[in-house]
Amino acid sequence: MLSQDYIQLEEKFGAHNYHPLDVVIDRAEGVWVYDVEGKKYLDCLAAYSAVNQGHCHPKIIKVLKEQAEKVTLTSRAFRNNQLPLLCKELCELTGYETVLPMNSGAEAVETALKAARKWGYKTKGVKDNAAEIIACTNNFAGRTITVISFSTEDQYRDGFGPFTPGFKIIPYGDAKELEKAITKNTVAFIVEPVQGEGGVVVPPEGYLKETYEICKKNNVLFIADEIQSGLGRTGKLFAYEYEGIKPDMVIIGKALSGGCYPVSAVLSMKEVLGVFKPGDHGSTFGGNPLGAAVARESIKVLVEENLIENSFKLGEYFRERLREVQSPHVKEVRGKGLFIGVELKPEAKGARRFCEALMQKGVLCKETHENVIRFAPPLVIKKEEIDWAMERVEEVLRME
Ligand code: IF1
Repeated sequence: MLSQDYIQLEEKFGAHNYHPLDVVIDRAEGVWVYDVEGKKYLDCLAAYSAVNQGHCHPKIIKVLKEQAEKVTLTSRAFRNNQLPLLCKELCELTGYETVLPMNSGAEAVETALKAARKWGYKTKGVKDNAAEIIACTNNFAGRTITVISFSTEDQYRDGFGPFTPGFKIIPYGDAKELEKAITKNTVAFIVEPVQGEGGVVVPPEGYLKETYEICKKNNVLFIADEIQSGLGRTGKLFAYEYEGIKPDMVIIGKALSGGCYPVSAVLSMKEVLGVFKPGDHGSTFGGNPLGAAVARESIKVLVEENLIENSFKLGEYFRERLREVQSPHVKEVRGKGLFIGVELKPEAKGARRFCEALMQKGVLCKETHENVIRFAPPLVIKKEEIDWAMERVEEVLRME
């Protein structure tokens, strides 16, 4: 079967909730993916930062296979011998004390929101059902009804109401707005340290520190959604490290499994996740031994292969190269580490056509927010591979 045949099948039998680039991937290795005709592409999206360790990392795949042959799922009705080690290793790596494993990012976000509400009622003393959580404009945290209840993107909400109450929205990047929005019922502030879907938006320097301090002063939990920005993507283990803060809860997912299996988690000190008692919350697959084993190896690879440092260094290099391009279309090149956005001018007529042209040349990227091209390759990328991509990116950014 050829690419076109697969595309037709998907169009006919699949729901049309996506508009993917028409590349039908058959296999992948490291930063490279191959379509069904055997054409090779450099992956500059890395499955939205889920394959930070590179596609089909041999060590992660080895663990996946070995664990799959031993035991895959026990449910949390019983214990398994992988989850405890994952929890311990995550705590040692991050300095947190408690881990709550889930599967998708959205589930982990929901988990953090539930923990924050419960903490509000049981610890802070907020009146029943009065808890408020503050989120920012332009956020992205998943697709569940509660999560889209605080989205500011019309398309993500249209037709899906009624929504979960209890959220307040403030503009991203302005700490004073947080101070103004907090009431005695505020239990948490949830924020992406760098907004991904929002267009790789880096907030003004000092924003995270200031908002963190405002939270501390008002006994409000600071929740960092590091699902996309975390695990090395921005050149630090967590993007919040750039401002020397320690969020009350950190939400991780995506690269936690190196893209091999859905694994997410919430991290906190004992006090916050400690509000959950047996039966309060859970998931059939959350904490399963297959996912836990894969996650353990994925973090190990991230650290042992110095992928975080590589992201920092090559991110700088990639941005420098992008800034040198003489293009009539580029408005701004921004980002941290290998989390890079190239914002195009309004006259450029959208980023999609540039992504399509790049695909033709063998570089896979995805537009976000109409006019931003996102470059977020696997963190195993080498300088020569960025050079390979840049030859093509230059041509495309210079086109009419
Ligand atoms: C899609 C976007 C990226 C996330 C942050 C939570 C989640 C995500 C900061 C939820 C998920 C994904 C979802 C995926 C595409 C992708 C995406 F363009 F949609 F926004 F990465 F930029 N917090 N982001 O970025 O995690 O439940 O999906 O595991 O929905 O199409 P999830």
